[in-house]
Amino acid sequence: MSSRISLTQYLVEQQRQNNSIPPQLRLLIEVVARACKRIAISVNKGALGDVLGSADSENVQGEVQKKLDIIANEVLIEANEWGGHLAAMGSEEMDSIHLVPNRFPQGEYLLLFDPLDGSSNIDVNVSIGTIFSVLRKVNNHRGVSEEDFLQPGKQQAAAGYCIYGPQTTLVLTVGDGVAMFTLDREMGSWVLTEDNVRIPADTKEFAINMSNLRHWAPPVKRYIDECLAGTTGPREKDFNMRWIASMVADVHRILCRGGIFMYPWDAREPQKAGKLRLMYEANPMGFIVEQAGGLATNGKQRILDITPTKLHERVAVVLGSKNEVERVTRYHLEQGD
Ligand code: AHM
Ligand code: MG
Repeated sequence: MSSRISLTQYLVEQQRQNNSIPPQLRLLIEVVARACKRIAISVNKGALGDVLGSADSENVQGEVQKKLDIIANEVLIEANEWGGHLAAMGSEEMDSIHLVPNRFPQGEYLLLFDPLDGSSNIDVNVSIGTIFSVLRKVNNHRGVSEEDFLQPGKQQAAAGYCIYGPQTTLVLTVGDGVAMFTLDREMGSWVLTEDNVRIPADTKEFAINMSNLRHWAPPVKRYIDECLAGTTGPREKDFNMRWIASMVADVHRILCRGGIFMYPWDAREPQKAGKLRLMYEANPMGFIVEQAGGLATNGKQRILDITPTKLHERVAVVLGSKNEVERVTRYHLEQGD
C-alpha cells in the first residue's frame, strides 16, 4: 500500500518531532481545514447551490459582498466558535472582531481570515481561496479587544490558504517550512502532496494589474519597464506576465514555479498604502512565502515587521522570488520613494 500522509498525521508528527504544534493549535488547524472542505463544497456547487451573485450588502471596506463571501465567513465562524482553541476572530467581511461566545471555553489563539479571496472571480468560475493567519493572545486576561490582534506578522503561530481551483489544495506553515495537502474528495481527507516547498530565487514571470500602470510610483514603473524591455533591455531576458486577480491563485503559482507578485500603492488614492489588507492577506502570504525561501516587502520594509495600527489596515505588497523582490525593494530605497 502506498503511504499517504493525512493532514492529521502530518500535524501529529510535527508535534512529536519538532514540538512546533501545541494541541490547541493542532485542533485550530484541523477545524479550519474542515471549514475549507465545507466552503469547497459550496464553491463547487456554484449555480446549482444558488450561491453565486451578489448579496446586496457591503463590507467595512465598502466592497459589495458576494453570497459566497458571506457563506464562507459564516462557515469559518461556526466551525471555530466551540472548540475552546480560540479567543476571537477577525475577518475581511466583519467590521470588528468576533468574540468566542461566553457559553464556550476560551482558548489562547486569535484567528484572522479572508473567507473568500478573489471575490471578483467567484461568478466566472476562476480559482478563488480562503486565507488565514493565527496569532497567540498575548494578554492572559479573559477580555479580548482589537488591540490584541495588532501584532506584527512575524509573531504568527501559523498561516495558510486553501485554493479552490482545478484541485482543492491547502497550503500550511507553522514556521517550519511549507506543506501542501490536496483534498481527496472520495475519501474526504487532506493528503500531503508536497513538503518543504521552495520558491526559486530567480524568475522570468511577474504578476501585477497592468491596467494601473499610469498610477504607479516610479520604482514600480522602472521595474516593470525593465521586464517589458526583455532581451533588449537591462535585464537581457524576456519576461512572461500572469494576473489572475485572486491573490491566492497568483501566490500558489509562485509557490509552485516561482515569480513575483505586486499590488503596489497607486496615485488614485494616495492616502491608502495599497489595496490588500495587512492582517489577513499580506501577513499570512508573507509568512508562507518567507517559509518557502522567498521574500515579502511593502517596497521598503519586510511585511512581517510592520506593526498594524488597525484591523483592516492596507499595505502595498511585493512578494515572491527572492532576487526579484530584493530588486524592487532596492529600486524603492534608491529613489527614496
Ligand atoms: P478580495 O479579497 O475582495 O477578493 O480582494 C483582493 C483581491 C486579490 O485576491 C487580488 O490580487 C486583487 O484583489 C485583484 O485586484 P484587481 O481587481 O484590482 O486586479
Ligand atoms: Mg482578499
